[in-house]
Amino acid sequence: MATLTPDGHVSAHLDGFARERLPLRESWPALRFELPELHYPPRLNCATELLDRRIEAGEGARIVLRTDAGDWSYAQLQGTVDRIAHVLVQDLGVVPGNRVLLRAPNNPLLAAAWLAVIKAGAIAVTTMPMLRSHELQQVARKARIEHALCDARLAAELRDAARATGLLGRILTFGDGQLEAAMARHEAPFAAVDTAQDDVCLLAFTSGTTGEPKATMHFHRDVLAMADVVGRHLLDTGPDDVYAGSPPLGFTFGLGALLVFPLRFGASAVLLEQPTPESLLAAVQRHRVTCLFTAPTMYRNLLPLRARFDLGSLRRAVSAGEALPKATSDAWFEATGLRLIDGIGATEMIHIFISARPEDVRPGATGKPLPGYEACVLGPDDQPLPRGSSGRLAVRGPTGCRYLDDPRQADYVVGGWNVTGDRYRVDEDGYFWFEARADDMIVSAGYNIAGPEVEHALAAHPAVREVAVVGAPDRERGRIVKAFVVVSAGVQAGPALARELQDFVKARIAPYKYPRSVEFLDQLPKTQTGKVQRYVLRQRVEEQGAA
Ligand code: 3UK
Repeated sequence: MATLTPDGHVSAHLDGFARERLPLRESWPALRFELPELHYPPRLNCATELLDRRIEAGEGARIVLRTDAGDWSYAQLQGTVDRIAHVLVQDLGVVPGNRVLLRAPNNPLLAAAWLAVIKAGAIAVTTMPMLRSHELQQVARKARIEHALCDARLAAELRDAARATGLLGRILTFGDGQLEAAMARHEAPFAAVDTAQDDVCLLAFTSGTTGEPKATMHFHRDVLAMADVVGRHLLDTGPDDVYAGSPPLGFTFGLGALLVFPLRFGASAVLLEQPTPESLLAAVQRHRVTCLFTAPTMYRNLLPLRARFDLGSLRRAVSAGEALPKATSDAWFEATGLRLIDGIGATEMIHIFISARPEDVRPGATGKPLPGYEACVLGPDDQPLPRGSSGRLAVRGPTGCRYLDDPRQADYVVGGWNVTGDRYRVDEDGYFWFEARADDMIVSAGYNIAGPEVEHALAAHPAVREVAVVGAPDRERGRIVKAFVVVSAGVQAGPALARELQDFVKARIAPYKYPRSVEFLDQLPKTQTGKVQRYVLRQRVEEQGAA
């Protein structure tokens, strides 16, 4: 008997693990598909739509992936994908609905493996290269994973996770000739598995800061929706675009920007195994990159180096993952003439949902909901507040939160809205202004202070390279604002600079918000996706005790 997907289509999954662990329909967010381009057919395999359609359209000879070691054409990528798919099915015994863990830095074989897993009707679980055995164990247990394709250079931690969990019984490595030899024994083509548009094809783990990791589940149609909203409406991706950036393909920001959007529109992507400020700028120059994708801190770190490179090909630059300080946006504009596109996205939503096209940007604001999405801020009673208010950011659209078997679904989805955990203000013109993560609000002597506001004020000082602000315990005020600062190259840290920074803040924002304590660090603790781990700093100040 046929098993049905949530929308009543026949599921292609023989292994129902993911489908059976979807949240109940009533705990899903409301979904909206107003845009005609989001009306997908019931049978849909997104790997076919992204790759095979391009070759059918006669674009096989065009370049799709660029690396310093050489370029890949669409036809070459398709041949590789089809061989890997045969290896998965015939050698590793993968059946539709199985989860396949992928582990590699951003490179063409990782991209091909991702497409192959999905073409075979299985579920891709791409992990960040920096994950260690402990974190891989959590992923393997949560998603109950038996199969993996892994870059040979990163295999040791994965094998350790396999030993510790008794899972991951079938690991094939690449780069050392294992997968390559298996591929050579198979012939393209591979006939894509006939999946439903709402079969799960992607499990994306959130870069959550604490607690048990959450796995978000996305369908074939969700992968295409991010391209058809962000790739099309925000970025106007076209065949001559060359996309590059730092986010890993295991982070949906990178997956969209560096694989899904380029493929959807016949463009190409530069894949960098080790993105540093130098290697990113060198890639822009060498590959004539048209759009850059990275996090705010990286944009800040690119600025001092930019004069050494020819960035004339850049048409756009997108910042996401963390709030973009106005100071960084302005400095980038002065240096390059390009207005950074800030966009808030979330793993739960798969990609960006509030942003602005360059001509509509208001520096300091994130922007407005993208076509297909609708957003508001909620008050304490969970009701939408009028424009001009601040509250908890809530959004709904064609994509949304579906955690794998997780009670925290009820925290993220409230009254049909996805509630991201961010405090935002929406102005009279409908622009959304980031205030803080809900847990980054500091209550000091009865005042509510948004940590990021203080960070952005400090970030405007030339001596500050990076900064994070948290509330530190204080006998008198309950909490005080404490700034952790990494200084710019050649700057002397010390009490004199601390005082100068405090005065600088007092002159720019309401003086009660100034950091009463300033501590200098060599670097800030960060997640793999480049977000500052304020909770680590909070633990540190708790351990230091009340002043
Ligand atoms: C924060 C931002 C202010 C915000 C992501 C683009 O970051 C992504 O997903 P995550 O699940 O984190 C989501 C949270 O990160 N955030 C992201 N962008 C911004 N805050 N301004 C921004 N521009 O707290 C949000 O709730 O790691 C970003 C595309 C795909 C993604 N997954």
